[in-house]
Amino acid sequence: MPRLVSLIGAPTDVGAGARGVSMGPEALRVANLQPVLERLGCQVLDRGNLNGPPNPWQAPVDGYRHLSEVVAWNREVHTAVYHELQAGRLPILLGGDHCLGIGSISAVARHCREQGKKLRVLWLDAHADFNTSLITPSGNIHGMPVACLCGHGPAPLVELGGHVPAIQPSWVRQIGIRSVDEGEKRFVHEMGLEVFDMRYIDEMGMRHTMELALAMLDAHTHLHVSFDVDFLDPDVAPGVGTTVRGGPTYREAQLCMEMIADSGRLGSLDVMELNPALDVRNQTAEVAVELIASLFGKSTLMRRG
Ligand code: NNH
Ligand code: MN
Ligand code: MN
Ligand code: MN
Repeated sequence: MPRLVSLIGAPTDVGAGARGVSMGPEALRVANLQPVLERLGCQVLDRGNLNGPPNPWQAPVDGYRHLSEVVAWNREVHTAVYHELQAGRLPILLGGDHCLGIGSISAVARHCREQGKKLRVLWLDAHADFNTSLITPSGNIHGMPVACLCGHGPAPLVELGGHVPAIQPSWVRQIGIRSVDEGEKRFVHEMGLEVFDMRYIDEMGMRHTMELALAMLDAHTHLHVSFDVDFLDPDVAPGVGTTVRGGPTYREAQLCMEMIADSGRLGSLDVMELNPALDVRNQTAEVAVELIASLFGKSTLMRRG
């Protein structure tokens, strides 16, 4: 049976500190995401773009920039992602900034709760995205989604999926992390998040990292991948708002995606923070599409197993 996949565009940058990730969904389409997935045997529906409020481009208020707009966009995302999952389809959220991970993952968590499934979240990112209004250096909510999902954040975001907290820290594995703010560091430690930072990947290699990150999945596990494109080294992915040197190389990222594909448990995906305004000839979108192809089972020779 072909894999049923739905593309959902969320063209907004309300949660970010730089403008431009609102153009991410179109850049991924231009980079042929749909035909690439179809060649891999997926049946793909492009649901088009969600609608939400424009970016008012204002300063943070009480530690949050654009909170009401972020809530409105996340409600749209939650509804759309939940709908695809209930229809038995695999949603791919095309961001948009990473604050939308709240809507997406709260929908996945709700679906899993109802289906009696275990949820595992792989957070591929240069950043931990575990800030709160009290510790954020920026007020940008794209630096807060993991904390919100774990129950730490403003009520309308924390309660978005109807169950608080939406997820447990122990369900999350963060990979590629290399930029964590001071207060955020303490909070990550306090909450016991499992973080495979770049130091770990340097020392142990991507293969060992992914073996651990993917350990103990079973037939009842739904694997959600939240792929912040700034996970990648800026040499291969310059088109993101918040580049951080020293990320995974193209080959390391390919191995990461191939090993996730081999797990056979991928159930939903976010592709976030792609910023065409900072890109050169859409190369970052093209790299992202190549990596998504590996995530959906493209391999150089025949698939193993
Ligand atoms: N940690 C910083 C902040 O909270 C940057 C977050 N930016 C991201 N996260 N792109 O993935 O403002
Ligand atoms: Mn399902
Ligand atoms: Mn992020
Ligand atoms: Mn990031």
